[in-house]
Amino acid sequence: MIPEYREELLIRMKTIKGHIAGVLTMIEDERYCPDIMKQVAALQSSLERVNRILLRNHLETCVTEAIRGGDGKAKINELLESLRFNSSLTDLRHSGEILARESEEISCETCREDGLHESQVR
Ligand SMILES: [Cu+2]
Repeated sequence: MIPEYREELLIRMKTIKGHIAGVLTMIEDERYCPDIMKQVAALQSSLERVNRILLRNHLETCVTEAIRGGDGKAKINELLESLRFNSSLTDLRHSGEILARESEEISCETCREDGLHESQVR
């Protein structure tokens, strides 16, 4: 794994872990359903970003190596097979630039969270 991506994945997953704990508390406290739903949507968006980083890493390492070694087709088939279960990775209509580098993505000015915000939905 490319060290830069590993670091980013670890930071994002730790943030998500904290975010999940927050949603758990919201449910325990029986908070207003739409408020909880917003947080769940933000979490889904955060997890999709994690998967896009994994995809980028896989393309830049394993897939590139396989193609150079003449075994690209099998690796591509394997990847497409895993994408069957993940429509979020191939549906990039709301993700801005295709596979945009995470550093280029905009986070919310108000809460500094980079989850789903109505203002960012195009
Ligand atoms: Cu890989």
